[in-house]
Amino acid sequence: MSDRILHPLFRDRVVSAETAAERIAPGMTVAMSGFTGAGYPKAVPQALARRVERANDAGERFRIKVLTGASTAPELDGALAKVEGMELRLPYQSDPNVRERINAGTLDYIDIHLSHVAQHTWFGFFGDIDVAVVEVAGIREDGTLIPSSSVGNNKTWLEQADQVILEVNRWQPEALDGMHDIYYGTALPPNRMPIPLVQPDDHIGEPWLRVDPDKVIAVVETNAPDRNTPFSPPDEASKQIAGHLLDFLAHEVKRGRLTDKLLPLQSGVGNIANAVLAGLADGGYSGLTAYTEVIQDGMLQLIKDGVLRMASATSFSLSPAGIEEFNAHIDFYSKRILLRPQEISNHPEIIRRLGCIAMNGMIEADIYGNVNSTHITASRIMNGIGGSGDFARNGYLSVFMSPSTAKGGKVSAIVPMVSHVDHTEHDTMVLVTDQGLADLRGLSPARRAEKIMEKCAHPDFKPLLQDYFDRARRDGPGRHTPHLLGEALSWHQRLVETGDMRPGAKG
Ligand code: 0RQ
Repeated sequence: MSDRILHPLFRDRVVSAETAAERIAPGMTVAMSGFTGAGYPKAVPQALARRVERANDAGERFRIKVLTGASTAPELDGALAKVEGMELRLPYQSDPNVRERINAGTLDYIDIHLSHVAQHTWFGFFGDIDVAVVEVAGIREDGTLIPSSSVGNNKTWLEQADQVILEVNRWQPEALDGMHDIYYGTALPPNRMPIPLVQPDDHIGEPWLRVDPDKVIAVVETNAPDRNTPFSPPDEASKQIAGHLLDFLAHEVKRGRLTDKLLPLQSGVGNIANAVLAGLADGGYSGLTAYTEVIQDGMLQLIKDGVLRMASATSFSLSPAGIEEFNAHIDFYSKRILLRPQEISNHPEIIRRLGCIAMNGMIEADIYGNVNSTHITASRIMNGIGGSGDFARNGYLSVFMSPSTAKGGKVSAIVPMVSHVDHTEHDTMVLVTDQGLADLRGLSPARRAEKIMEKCAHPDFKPLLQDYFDRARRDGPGRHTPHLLGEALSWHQRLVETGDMRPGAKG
């Protein structure tokens, strides 16, 4: 029996993943742990997928609704999607099998701000939560739970679910104990009070999750790694984007709008975000903070180098090399990293109070600064809005970044009108591509268009955009945000028809 389960009552409930999965019935709403490939249950979802497969073979329909913190991994999203085991999924996902089914129309997907998930659950917007399946690093003598490599919505799942299945994962380092700050002070309107967090390193809660032992119907022991996707080294475009952004931050410091400690950084995930973080290391900064969602390799390096004095997030998302580094120096990192529930890491009140610098990826922006983070040609979802909206709308600065072209130069990331809007022109302060950086603060729509075309558009598309804008200003129905409606969307229609946005291209 595992020394990770110290409470006798929980020891008595240890069963196999198969037995635990038997407790989940078709049609149930199942809330699972997991955020950006960390801290998700590894055994029960796979056992459940095998059950679904058996049901499929017998000609029975077995589908559940799945709520998580954010994206998970092949063992959860992948396994359940492959057997068509989900009828509804929310929020952020990034699994190719899930994406395929959402876009085929066989899996309903609700894409919502990550900060909204917990409160919408409390408000009852998603109905009852039948079962929570939550990975933890251990169960203490008093029955409280040591959270694992992500916190996500686990506090809410454990409180709101009728029944709880715990996975105790021995692979998660014991030294995670103490790195979490679980805030139990949230209330529902009209009884809400200010959240007492005024610095990124404030502890406002407790290190452990609470659970009512009577609700725990099964405990499953596992010893399995998180997703740990390897990072590719930053490519040329990412380095250029990072360079423009770092020049901009230096300029802001020179102008006195930021100090050399900047403000708490929020960084999205992926290649560009990693390149920006790597660039910060060479920028001469020290003693910065991060108030963000995800700790990725680049942040570990910044903490190691003293560029970051601490980072607050809700999850890790490390590569195998990052995990090795973290485990080798866990005592060092554990004093400098705090993981919180995502309703706190992404809380608009706190992001506004701290004045976060929000830096996120995008799929495309239009010449007026509306940003699409989620859809290809209006209809096909890529991942989801994640926390980008929580931070963009409420941060001190909101930056969106992308290479200026996609698909080998066939597609422009700057278009006359985005095919889907996630962040409006009112939420976008800075746009960056490999071509340059457009500072949109204090500019009217027409001035923004000039700046975005000049600084961000790829030379292959710049004359086309300029021509569109000039004609829209001349012939369009209004001069405030000039558009030629049919033509604006024809850019996306060309992409649908030929796989190429350039006029006259044959794909
Ligand atoms: O597709 O792999 O099939 O070629 O979109 O694009 O360039 O690899 O960029 O991995 O940084 O993702 C916005 C999706 C960017 C991400 C997005 C195609 C491109 C490729 C991916 P292929 P890249 P990235 C913190 C904050 C929303 C959530 C968020 C994201 C694929 O940043 O999900 O910010 N953001 N969360 O080819 C057609 C275009 C395209 C295009 C890119 N204009 N047209 N295809 N692609 N631009 C994290 C969390 O919230 C958890």
